[in-house]
Amino acid sequence: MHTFPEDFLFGAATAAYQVEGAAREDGRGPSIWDTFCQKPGRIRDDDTGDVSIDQYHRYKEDVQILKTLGVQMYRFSVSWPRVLPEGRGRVNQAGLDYYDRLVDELLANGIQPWVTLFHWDLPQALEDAYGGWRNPQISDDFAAYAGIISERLSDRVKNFFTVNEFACFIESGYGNGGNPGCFAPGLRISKKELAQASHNALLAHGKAVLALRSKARQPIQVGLAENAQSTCPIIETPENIKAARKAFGEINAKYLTTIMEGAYRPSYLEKLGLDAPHFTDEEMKIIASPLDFLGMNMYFSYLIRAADNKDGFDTIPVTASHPRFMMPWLHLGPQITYWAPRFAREVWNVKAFYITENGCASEDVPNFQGEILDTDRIVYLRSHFENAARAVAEGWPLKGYFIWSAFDNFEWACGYSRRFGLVYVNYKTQKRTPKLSYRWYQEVIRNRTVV
Ligand code: GBH
Repeated sequence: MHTFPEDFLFGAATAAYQVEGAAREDGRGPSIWDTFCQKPGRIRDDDTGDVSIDQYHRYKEDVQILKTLGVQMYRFSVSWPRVLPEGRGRVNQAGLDYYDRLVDELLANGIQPWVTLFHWDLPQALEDAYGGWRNPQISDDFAAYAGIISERLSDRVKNFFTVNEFACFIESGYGNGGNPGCFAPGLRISKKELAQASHNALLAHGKAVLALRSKARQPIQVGLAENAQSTCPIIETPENIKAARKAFGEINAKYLTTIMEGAYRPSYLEKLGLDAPHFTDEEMKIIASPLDFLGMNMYFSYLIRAADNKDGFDTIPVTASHPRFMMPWLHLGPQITYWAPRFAREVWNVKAFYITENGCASEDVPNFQGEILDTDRIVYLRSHFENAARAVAEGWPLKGYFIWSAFDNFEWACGYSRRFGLVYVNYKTQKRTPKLSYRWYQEVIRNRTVV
């Protein structure tokens, strides 16, 4: 029934600031997340990523855990300030050496490295020098960094993501300051400045696509990992499907749609009015640089029904009693794993689609034998995999899946209070213990079927 073909790839994901630790070692410069975590009250329990799960030192053990799990891909991110402590200019060889070691260790164990260039840990030096993403200069600095990584790793790494989730480092970082759960650098700039920052980030993505390719030592595949809003027909009728397809393009107008279509949608620009960003045709061309694949992080759904209004659709809010997974936004809506690859193909003719993150936070309390029997995570994952299998069976372009996350880790504003891993980490001893969901995923991969 729910099977996966031989060429479907199973993976797991993490991000540098969330797992590496070693925040002040071997010449790494500070990132805006280091600075942010030092400010009292910003992160739950004032946790920081200083040590986290110490993957910087424990990567060999972690690669063995991944190998035993059976994944074919490991998605990790490079820490920009580990490679360029000032964000630009001087390269820190010791930082690059770490990623060499990690890549070599993965390959020696039969796991493909999939590298994200930016998962939110902007060098503090660039925030100080010119306001980080608020300044158009960022796009050139990001492209230079992308070139350095490509030159160094692309002899062995074939797959790259430019950025992870625009909205999280633009809107949640610069637009949400003062709210609980806001992200680094924790500012609240004007709507106009925010729209320009988004544009700078889109341009940085486009320039990085070009830089990755131009410095590559072999043909590489380039994409991004975007938390585009996944829309889903509330009831699978032709009218609702049509409405959800339309909503998919419209709701994501700001970032993904712009990249895929090479233009801001008129509806988006109209909504912004005088706050619309300044841009040129040349920039839009760079932003729309063709991608080899589309990656989407997906956790929950936008439930859509057809409506007789000017948009042609309504978004239905979930009820207060809708099942959730320990994050206020993380409600159950597994059908997106089917609809997102389908809509990506139908709307933008995407040929290769990857689920770059999917997973949930669970209570994860070890029982008295030390086991973590995370039944709810298995329910969550199983329901997503059933839908993934449906997408593949119907021929939509879903090529692979990365679970978020391989290991418990630093969950941003929630610190260590929320666990997303298949592997439990005791933060005092650094002991790793596979949860029941790890065993479950292992069986799925081994059998290429939902178990
Ligand atoms: C991912 O982002 C991240 O890439 C990853 O680093 C992180 O650990 C993981 O999720 C788990 O959180 O309050 O309705 O405005 C997805 C996280 C999802 C961030 C929803 C902000 C806010 C939705 N995002 N979101 S809402």
